Amino acid sequence: MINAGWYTEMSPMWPGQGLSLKIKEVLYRAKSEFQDVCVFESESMGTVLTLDGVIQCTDKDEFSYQEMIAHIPMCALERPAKKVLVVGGGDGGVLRELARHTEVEEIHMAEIDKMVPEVSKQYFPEMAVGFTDPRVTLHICDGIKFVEDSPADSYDLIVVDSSDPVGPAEVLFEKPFFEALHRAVRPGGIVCTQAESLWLHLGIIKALAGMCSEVFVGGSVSYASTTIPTYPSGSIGMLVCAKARAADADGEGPLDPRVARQPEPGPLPKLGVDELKYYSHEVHTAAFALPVFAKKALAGCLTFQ
Ligand code: SPD
Repeated sequence: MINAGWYTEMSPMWPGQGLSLKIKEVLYRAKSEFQDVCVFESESMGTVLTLDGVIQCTDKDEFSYQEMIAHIPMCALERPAKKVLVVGGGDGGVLRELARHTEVEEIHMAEIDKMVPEVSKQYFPEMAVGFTDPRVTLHICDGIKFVEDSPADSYDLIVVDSSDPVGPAEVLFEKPFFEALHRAVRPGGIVCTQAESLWLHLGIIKALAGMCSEVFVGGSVSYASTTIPTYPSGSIGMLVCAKARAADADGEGPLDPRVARQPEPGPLPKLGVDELKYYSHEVHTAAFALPVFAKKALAGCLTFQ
């Protein structure tokens, strides 16, 4: 909601509260085929992108989410990822982070709303730089159909960088989509999906983790979180789901994503992208530590916690 020079983020997903930012200038506002897309310059957080009135990223803190949802699963893999898919994430920030991994050969993005990458290229050049990496292919399409049509076992990693489960992204939190993701990722590969806040959404996280455990049989399901001042409650998490390894590969048990196995990624000099600002191997492991109330509530839903 925009009122008297202030933006306030209101949603039934966080009833009775709403972060407010003072607006310097509204730079862009339009209705796409799917949602309301707005970009404004704020007094305190730089340029802000909202979709259907909900903050997706701001200049000042976007890195804490984009780095964590990309590097936690990438670094947890037992061998470096070569082929990666991002569902959603049309601002390009997650692409920028994945591109830091030099052994990646192909990065596909399935984004439903073409207005989001267009707007990001115009107003968020530091995030949209991800689109200029030659390994990236952008597919403007229904992400669910794209995953369903992908050959089985074809990706090392799939990142689902969705908005909240109201509106166009709701289907990205449902079981048929997770079954399709499970099919499309290779044995021992990872699906990492935006999984909301421990402070506000324990019920959603519990249901999502329970459903993922039914789908990723023989694999593992874990929750990691990051801090981010402009998301509701200042925190957001991700479910890290590892697909069981091929039966003949080993008898070691499921992949434990709390262990960082790949090197910390560095800058991308060719794209003018600096060093990491949030992720490190130390932060990686710490992100999986749950506060006591969450550990109790999620007991039995997660493989590693
Ligand atoms: N409550 C907002 C959650 C938004 C998560 N997706 C953000 C997209 C950034 N690439």
